Amino acid sequence: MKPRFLLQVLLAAASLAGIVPAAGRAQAPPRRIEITASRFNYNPGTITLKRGEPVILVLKSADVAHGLRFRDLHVDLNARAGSTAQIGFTPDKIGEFIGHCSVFCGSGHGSMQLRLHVVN
Ligand SMILES: [Cu+2]
Repeated sequence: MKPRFLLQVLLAAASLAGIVPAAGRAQAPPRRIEITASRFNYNPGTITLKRGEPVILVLKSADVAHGLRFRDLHVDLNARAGSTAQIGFTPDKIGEFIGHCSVFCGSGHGSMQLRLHVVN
């Protein structure tokens, strides 16, 4: 066997074994999900994520301070008035979850909800 061929075989075997990452298989950065909060809703009002897919949830406040909390998923974000907050998050449960505003923002605060679907 020619040494060059042997090297190629070894590299291919290492790649298959996951020792050397195959070209083009570099991990993409997590998807950014931007959510704008304003009195008294979230836009979008519904988001769908895949279980096991890492994302970055970005919460933007268009007016006063708002929060976004999914108790079951241990997600809790707070954005100050006119600013942005973000959190890295990988959903690990399938289902429908309702996020609530966690910062009192006025008369409609209690009805601020974001619907999150986690699918396979
Ligand atoms: Cu609120």
